[in-house]
Amino acid sequence: MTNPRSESGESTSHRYTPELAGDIESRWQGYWRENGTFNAPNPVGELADPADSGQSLDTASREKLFVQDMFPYPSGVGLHVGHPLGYIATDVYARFNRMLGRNVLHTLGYDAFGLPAEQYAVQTGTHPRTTTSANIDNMERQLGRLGLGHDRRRVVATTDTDFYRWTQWIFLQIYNSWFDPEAQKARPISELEEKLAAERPDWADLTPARQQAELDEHRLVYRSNSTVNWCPGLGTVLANEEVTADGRSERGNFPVFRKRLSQWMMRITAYSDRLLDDLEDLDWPEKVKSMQRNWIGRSRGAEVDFSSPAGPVRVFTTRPDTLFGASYMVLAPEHELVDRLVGDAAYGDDVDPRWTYGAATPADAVASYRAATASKTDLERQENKEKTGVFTGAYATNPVNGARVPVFIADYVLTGYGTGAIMAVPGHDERDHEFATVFGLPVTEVVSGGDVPVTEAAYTGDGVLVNSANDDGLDLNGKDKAEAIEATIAWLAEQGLGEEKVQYKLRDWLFARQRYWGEPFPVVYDADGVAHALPESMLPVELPEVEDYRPVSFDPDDAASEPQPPLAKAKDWVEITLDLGDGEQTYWRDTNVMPQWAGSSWYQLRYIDPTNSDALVDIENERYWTGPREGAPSGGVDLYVGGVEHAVLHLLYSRFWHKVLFDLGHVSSYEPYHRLYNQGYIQAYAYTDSRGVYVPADEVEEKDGRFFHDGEEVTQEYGKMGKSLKNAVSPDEICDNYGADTLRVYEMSMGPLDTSRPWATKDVVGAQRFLQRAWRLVVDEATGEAAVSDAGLGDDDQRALHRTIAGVHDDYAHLRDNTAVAKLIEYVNHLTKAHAGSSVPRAAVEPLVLMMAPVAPHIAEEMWSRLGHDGSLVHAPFPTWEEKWLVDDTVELPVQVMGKVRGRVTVSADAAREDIEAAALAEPNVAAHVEGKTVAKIIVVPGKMVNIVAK
Ligand code: ANZ
Repeated sequence: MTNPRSESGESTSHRYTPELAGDIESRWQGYWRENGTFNAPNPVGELADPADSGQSLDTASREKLFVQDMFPYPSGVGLHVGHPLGYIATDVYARFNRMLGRNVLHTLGYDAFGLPAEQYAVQTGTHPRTTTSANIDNMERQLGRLGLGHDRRRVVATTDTDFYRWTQWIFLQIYNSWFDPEAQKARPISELEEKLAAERPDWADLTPARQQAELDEHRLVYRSNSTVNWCPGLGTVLANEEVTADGRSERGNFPVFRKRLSQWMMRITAYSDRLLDDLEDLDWPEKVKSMQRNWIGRSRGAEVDFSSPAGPVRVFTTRPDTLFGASYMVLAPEHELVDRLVGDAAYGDDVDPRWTYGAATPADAVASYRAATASKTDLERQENKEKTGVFTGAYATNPVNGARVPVFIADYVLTGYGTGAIMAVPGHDERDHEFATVFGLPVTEVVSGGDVPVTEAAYTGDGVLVNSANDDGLDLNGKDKAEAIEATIAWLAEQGLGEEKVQYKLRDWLFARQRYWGEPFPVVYDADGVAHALPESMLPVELPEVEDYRPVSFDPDDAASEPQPPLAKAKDWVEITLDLGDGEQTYWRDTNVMPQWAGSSWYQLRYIDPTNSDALVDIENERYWTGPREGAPSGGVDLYVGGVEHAVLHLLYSRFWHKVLFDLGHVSSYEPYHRLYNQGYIQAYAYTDSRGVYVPADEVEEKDGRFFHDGEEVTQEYGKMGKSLKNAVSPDEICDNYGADTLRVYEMSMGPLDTSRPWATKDVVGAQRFLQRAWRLVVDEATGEAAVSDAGLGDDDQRALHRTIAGVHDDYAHLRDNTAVAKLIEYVNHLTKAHAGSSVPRAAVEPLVLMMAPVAPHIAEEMWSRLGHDGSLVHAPFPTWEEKWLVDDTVELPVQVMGKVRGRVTVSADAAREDIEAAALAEPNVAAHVEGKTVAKIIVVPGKMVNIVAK
């Protein structure tokens, strides 16, 4: 009798080889595409037709699930095997959930505007549209080979006119809104106009232009002449979030300078409290929540006025309790009062030479100091280094004790935070202490409790207040910090010298880039330079074709350069005649474009309703897919998977936009993403030769723990995968050599999804062998026909099967694909061994095929069809298990009668007490010893023993 699963030569023409895998994979991918297998029906609109996918939307009985990946930039270099890790994991999850009967929305779009695409286009000298669409095609091809089950009808690119029309529409919604602080929500600007008209007696007397200007000040989008991050090397301004800790551009690594420019800003700060408080409702990693909390940076404290020759100087402090210890003041070098404080006089003879910056007059000192610090970023200014500063020549008065305190400027005080001025308390603040040490300023203790005198080190801990009383009714001595803060604030308020204040680190969002490859603003300017938002009917404002789309960039170190948007060169486009209600007039378009973050701030809503031409999303569809529900009061996407690097950029911007859309009634959810999951990274070894030059990692050989390339020993390092490190492995290569299912199984089995793991091409074969073994269980390699028996399952098979089902189900449900694969491998090994030399029962392999389907979908489809099933298994029910097979085998218990072992019984591990007692009494030898006696008590020690007390 021949073994149907023989591995011997001639009878194996139907072996699961890479060629066969490739053939199976392209066939099934074609089938899925033709049949719209992954099309998920909507409740209403164009995508509501069940005929599309053969799947009906039975809202009453069918649960929905929206699974989303952070969508990619279509970059020019193509993918390496690290990129699809998250996409495969979400695909497994989505496929598993389809098999549980859920209506699953899963698709993938492209974040195709922005600097990377444009930089690449500039480098290669082609139009960004051309390169972007070629890059998208290449990525679609690469991702398509992986068999990701995406609803193709919902694929969008942020560069599609149909898409960015709605990005512009959202901009208009935000522009035409104001934030009502009482209601804590955005409202249409027309309602503010009504409110002002009703409440302000002078409103009607204002000119329309004046009224407009006042309304403009309240819009959620506004123009501000503020200090921004100007990057001459990129030729654009950047958001704070796009500047690295060492003051360079995240893209391109160019120096970034602070510069005052008139720019579009989004009033994200209005939402600070809601952005903070609503984090509580989200199922996000604690780490990401805390990064957002720190970025928003809410601190409670007080604003306090110090009097000065130039009028009151207002400071922000989180420690009003330490006011009696304020021995000097510091203003940011850019503070508007500095020039008035400085005056024309020279430094007096009594001024400490350390205070003068080597200048004769405060005016000179301030000018040189400003020049020296102008090019520093906020982060550089906050670095831990020797404190610098300049005395302004002026003194202010401490409001609680009348002390005359010198006023300095120093770069450690930032212009954009608080009031840009501080009271310095060197006894209890480390930075102030350092400064006081350098400048020889007095240090007073006002909080007791330090181990060393405050003259030696600032004491920043809690303690009881000392040296803190005045004759005007403020006595903090003996109070603790919290009491002292309250008392000081109450006293300041009573005296009109200050008030409680909540301060945020979050800044408004700089929302304009001087680049070409982005969404144009739906805004025009009239001859007086007044901005007018275009009406909805004029959308989209299409990006014009220009000859020269290159940004005007400058010498990266030229801080004095001025932005020159490339769109300004499209003269025919810029100048336009329109009727905006006052008859035809000439207007000029805004020549900035939106930042890359615009499209990604709302794309999940377009996935829901990609073809809707009346609304960005029909709220009925939105409510179905992302509306509030049990356990998720905020609503939002069920599962969003991506890298932790987006913790504060994308995820803060999209939360903000979503909240505005919620306030204005366009969506039913108040958060975009209910559950967030950060996947780890696939990393790789890289090798450098003796010159430190990278050598191709796939040509390196290992001998006894040392590494050689071309006979020369090389050094191994571990980290990122990338072209420049010569260690990138492309998914195409793995698909060619092993098949996509092998790649999927390998990536999912490398370790827990949220950790980083090293790629090892040599280990990929392990995943392939597993698939080959599974294939042999089902298919006769000589004939290609299914070779299974109709025999029933024995207890061993039953136990193995049901445990595998229960375990794999739980693993898939919790994104533990690595342990799911391990259990599948174990089950395949069990069947291979238990049925060596004969066919495996159909009842044992059919559930295996179904369980394999989420992670290895193509081979599973093929085995399913060879087993005689019609169509696809994508919507076949996931196997279920019976609890009785999960109980741990049986245990053997010694049975004592009056302390002596008289026999042993075998019972199931979770047997009930009565059953164990009955089994013990029935054991023949035990029965003999108990006979004629009265059983007083039976003691059962579960899993251990039974003791019978009988007299
Ligand atoms: C006096 C004081 C005493 C302070 C003390 C701290 C400790 P957070 O928590 O980050 O909000 N500060 C205020 N505005 C600043 C600015 N523009 N640039 C640099 N520093 C500034 O920090 C608030 C504290 O940072 C404020 O409280 C102020 O120093 C300083 F024992 O005031 B404090």
